[in-house]
Amino acid sequence: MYTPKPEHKFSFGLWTVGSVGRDPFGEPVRRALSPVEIVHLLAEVGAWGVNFHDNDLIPIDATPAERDQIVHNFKYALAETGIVVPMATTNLFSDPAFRDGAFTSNDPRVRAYALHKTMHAIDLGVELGVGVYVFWGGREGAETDAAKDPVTAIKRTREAMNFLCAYVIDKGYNLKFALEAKPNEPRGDIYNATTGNMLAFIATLDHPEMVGVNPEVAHEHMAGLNFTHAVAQALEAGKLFHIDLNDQAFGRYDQDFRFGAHNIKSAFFLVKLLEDYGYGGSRHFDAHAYRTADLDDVKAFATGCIRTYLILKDKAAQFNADPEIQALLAEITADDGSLDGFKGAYSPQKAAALKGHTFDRVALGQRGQPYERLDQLTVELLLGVR
Ligand code: GCO
Ligand code: MN
Ligand code: MN
Repeated sequence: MYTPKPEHKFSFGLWTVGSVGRDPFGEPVRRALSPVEIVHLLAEVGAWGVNFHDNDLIPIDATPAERDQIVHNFKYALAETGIVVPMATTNLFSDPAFRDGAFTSNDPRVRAYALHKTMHAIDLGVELGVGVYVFWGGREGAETDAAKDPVTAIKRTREAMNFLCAYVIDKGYNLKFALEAKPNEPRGDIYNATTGNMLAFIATLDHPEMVGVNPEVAHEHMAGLNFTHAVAQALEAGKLFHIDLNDQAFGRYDQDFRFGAHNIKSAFFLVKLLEDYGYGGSRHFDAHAYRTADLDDVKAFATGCIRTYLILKDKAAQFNADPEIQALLAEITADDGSLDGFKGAYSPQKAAALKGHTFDRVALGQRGQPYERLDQLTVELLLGVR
């Protein structure tokens, strides 16, 4: 019943199921799997796609001959399994060269190197068939505002994005960009800290139509925000090009938990939103198995992400078909049509009529709403007793 199918578009990054469990306090606990092994693992758990940073696939110091051999082997594994590559991205955060950021680095040589590296990584992604290219500026921030002018940082980011959009157009690639916000970690503060910031920034670019967002559950939760609302804003603006699903307790370190591991209810409203509005992109799990996991448990982790999504999708369909819930929603949004004349676009006549209308303010304030009943029904549905 909860079997993943290609049309669900479930994808994982090489860095997710491939995580060796290193953390700031501890060394790797699992063997590094090769990209080919990861593709087979993903096929085994029923995923549709695999995504990567350039250096998840090709080590940063690989020779051209090594690169070609790795790409050849990877393509063979993709052909064998039917796994596709919907998204790629650049690692602009691991190498010491990026210790002060990439596009926002204070060193012009680093900024130029970041563009150079990203163009090569875009070429690699396109060679493997990606349609979305993600930008996560993990190091694009600061610990002290004494060191970097935040206005300059925004201008540098814009210059880089404009350059790279023009590169994609020049090459004739069929590629969209998705910007991923995060408030902090690894930097003390990261610029364009939330999905809302990114949406405002995109509107200032030379080619805003090419650029959307890649919101991540954990990142908005780290900022104490409602993720479903962030995604809704992106969806409504036609800017939800990709999504990173995982989970995260508010106020904690960057946890990257299995999707639905922590906040079942917010995960439910998220899945309901994506399904109700027919989101057509990847459902990408950007999460890691617990550090305690062995390889079998890593597979359980990946299967768990997928199953939880599909269970919540089923729950959303139940919610939409539940007569009691739907009757409450109809009651809540009831409209007798008596004020239809005031709806829609502005006209001077409408404004004058609305200003002249007499409202029974006290009556408006006396109306209660059965949101307790509705929410309890939702909780019972999620708890499996409806
Ligand atoms: C993080 C980010 C990354 C990005 C990845 C792809 O918190 O580390 O979520 O996992 O999503 O670099 O851009
Ligand atoms: Mn993250
Ligand atoms: Mn992410």
